[in-house]
Amino acid sequence: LNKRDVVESILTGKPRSPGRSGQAFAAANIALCKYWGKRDEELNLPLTSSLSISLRTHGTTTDIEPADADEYWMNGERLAPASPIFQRLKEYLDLFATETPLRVATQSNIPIGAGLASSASVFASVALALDRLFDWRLDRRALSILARLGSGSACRSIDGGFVEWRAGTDPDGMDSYGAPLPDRWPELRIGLLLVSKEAKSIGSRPAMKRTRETSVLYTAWPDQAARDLARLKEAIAGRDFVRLGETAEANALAMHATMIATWPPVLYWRPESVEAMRRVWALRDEGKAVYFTMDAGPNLKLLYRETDQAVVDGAFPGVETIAPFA
Ligand code: 2P0
Repeated sequence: LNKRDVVESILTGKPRSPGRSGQAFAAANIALCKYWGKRDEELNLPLTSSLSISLRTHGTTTDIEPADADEYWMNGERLAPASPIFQRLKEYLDLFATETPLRVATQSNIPIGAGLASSASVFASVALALDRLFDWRLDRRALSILARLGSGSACRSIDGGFVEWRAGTDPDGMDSYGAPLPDRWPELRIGLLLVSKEAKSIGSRPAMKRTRETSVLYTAWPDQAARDLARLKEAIAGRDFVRLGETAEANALAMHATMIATWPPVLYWRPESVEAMRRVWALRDEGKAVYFTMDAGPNLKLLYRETDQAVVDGAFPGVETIAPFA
């Protein structure tokens, strides 16, 4: 099955002419157990399941309306048709085979360069806005699958809170989608720590492909991901913060280890990243339960509880705090 077939099967019997406009917001998400490596590059099907937490207030709002010609805007700037983002959005929107050209405007409130996979909230909000524009009234699972076709991690941004992306086994990916966990954990905090604004050297899409193809350490990844996912779910169910933090930090470091063992190597860390990691470890030596996770970039996301806000603010001036369950 290709992307177009998946979309057609989901939209069977659904309205195909647009209303006047569709608008939706989707929050970005941070993986505690990472998605790194695909079993199908066309459909963005992962080799392993992953688990994320929503950034609730930080994400992307998308407005879509019929227009005379395709026109895409991002954060108030009109995209040039030759630009890679324009092409990627067009390829995605063309999957829906609408006769009508569309004006699509996305507005993200994620700090620029924070290394937050903004593609997740962009494609999730586009899928949600299309659903409203065409009045498809799809269920969360179908919306998650549609978002995944734009960017894998976008399937975890249809819902808020903790979301588990089940890898699934179907070749067509109809069992590979983000499913929310019922748990709420109001004390939990995420700190966005910008250590470097330098553009990353390689995008996550080619980086995960190269890792899968050349990293000898990647052979150990599926087992680690399965073990960490189970531990995280136990930690969430039992509100065991130390177990959550330890597992998330170890999972992120193991993912980065697979990249470092890739050839040519993939290293997203800057000297400032390592310095910040050491500061987190120093806090732990003082008995503070502060942990970090990192994605395909140099910045850290701190994980801690509300009671340690002053500790985090003291050690990391300028950290931006998010309460995922406020
Ligand atoms: C994650 N990342 O689980 C992992 C951890 C980056 C590091 O998902 O090719 O933009 O669109 O499926 O989702 C970033 O990869 O990749 C990502 P595609 P995506 O959050």
